[in-house]
Amino acid sequence: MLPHCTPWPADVAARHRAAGHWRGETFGALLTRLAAEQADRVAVVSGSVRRTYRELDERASGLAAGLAALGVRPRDRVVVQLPNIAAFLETTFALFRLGAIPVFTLPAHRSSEIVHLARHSEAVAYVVADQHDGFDYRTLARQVRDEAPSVRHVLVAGDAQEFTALADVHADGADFADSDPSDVALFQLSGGTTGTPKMIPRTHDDYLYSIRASAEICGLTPDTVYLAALPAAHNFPMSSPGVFGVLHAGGRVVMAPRPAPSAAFPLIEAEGVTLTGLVPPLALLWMETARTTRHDLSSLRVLQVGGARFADAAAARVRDALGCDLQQVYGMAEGLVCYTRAGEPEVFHLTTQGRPISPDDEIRVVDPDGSELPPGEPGELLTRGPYTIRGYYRADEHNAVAFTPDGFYRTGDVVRRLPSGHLVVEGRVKDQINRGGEKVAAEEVENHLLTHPGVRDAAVVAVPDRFLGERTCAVVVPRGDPPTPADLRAHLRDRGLAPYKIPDRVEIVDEFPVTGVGKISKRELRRALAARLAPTR
Ligand code: J2J
Repeated sequence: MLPHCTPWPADVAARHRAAGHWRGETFGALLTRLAAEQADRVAVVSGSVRRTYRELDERASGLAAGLAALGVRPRDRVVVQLPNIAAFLETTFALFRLGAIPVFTLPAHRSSEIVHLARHSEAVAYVVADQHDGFDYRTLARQVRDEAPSVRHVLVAGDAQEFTALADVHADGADFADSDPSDVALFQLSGGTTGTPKMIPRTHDDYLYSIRASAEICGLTPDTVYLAALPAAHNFPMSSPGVFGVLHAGGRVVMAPRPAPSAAFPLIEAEGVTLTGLVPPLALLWMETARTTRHDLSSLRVLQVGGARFADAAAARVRDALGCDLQQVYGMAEGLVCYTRAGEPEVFHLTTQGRPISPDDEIRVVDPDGSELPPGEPGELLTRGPYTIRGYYRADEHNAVAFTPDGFYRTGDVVRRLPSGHLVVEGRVKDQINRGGEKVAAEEVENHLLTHPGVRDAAVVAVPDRFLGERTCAVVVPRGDPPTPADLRAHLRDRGLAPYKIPDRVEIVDEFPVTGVGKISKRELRRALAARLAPTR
């Protein structure tokens, strides 16, 4: 396995192979197989671009050869920051074919995240689109090139300016050795609880298992038409079953440039979309908009909702509002994914977040001391299994707290487990804000705030929000004259923090409530804020 990753113990790996979970297939080989089996079927639609499986395969091979000619080698890391366009899949499969390792980042990330990830992974290249959603990624690329010296190539989908156009990176006829299926195929990003985003190494074996099993659970076939509405780089739309699951089944992926109904609804109608996945605030927006839309959404059979807790009352309205089934999905880029399944009594779909993919997913629900709780009691979820990582990349210190000594991942989620095995997500013990599915690590934002000269101390906490579920509030103890919220937001933007991490609210206080041992009591802070703030909209 790539250095600085934590492999599964050999006996455990042998068990996952014997059980048929890990099959020794790679993503590169998968595309070769699909191109043979599904040659002339459309794999991906993006705007006016339609690519068959054979075309996707040919483009991936040509691009892989071109990347090799530039000097990109197997196991080199490449930071990929692409929106939902055909080039996302072409680049990703080109890297797989070459054996290079994509580091997936979200279109919303900015220099703070990208420079860190490029340096931490010692990435040799950075792939972006020229522009998306009003942002020019070439500007960001200049900063990344200057601040992350390992990055030798910036490749741009579209107008490359001084960089290399992705369209020009093509060569003929290279033959690539297949990668080791037990090695790292890609890096996902953790929602995080620490000062810097953590990288999640996923192997061909483990990720393909979760994708194959997800495709099966969701009943995907070559007739499935999946709308990638959320950014395809995120673990949910990538793998649960997402774009890879749909390709694995020989179906069609339709790339939505944005998840808003104005972009998504016409695509559902035009392409006959049968399946899509959303975070709760978007599901609410879609339900609202569907009441008056002139678009025909009748092809949609299943709406998946995940990434944050979907309120039971909203879940109960999906069928009436959108005329399709609801599937709840509770997952994490570190591994474990749970689904409600077709055929289960409706109450599970409406009130639970599903049950794990695999019979070999191990689930423990524990109290703060780590002792297992009686069935049905809420507690922190710990998990271990055939597609849940054993460690983050190059993060020994954090790994010592994020995993138990016997290899369980501490999810930081508080769940209740029903006798049926279904989980209900009740809350969280990790220091993270879940802003409508977008995860914000409190410590990361606090560290940035502390660099402002007018900030003596800072704590970032969640405040309830009717639409997003939670929003972020930065509570600041000033040094001298209190900075204004606009000052602080500008400061964080200047530091290159992703826009979704910029606090929605700023509150100035004289001091923080502290716990018995003198630490900031975030629980007390949240309570005081809830009492003080009218609910935000
Ligand atoms: C409550 N909290 C949820 C849910 C995730 C599928 C679906 C989602 C993700 C994802 C994913 C939740 N109800 N239904 O990777 O493959 C919160 C939990 C969890 C964290 C993981 C997938 N679904 N969550 O959201 O890595 O707190 O993955 O630990 O972004 O999201 O976040 P992330």
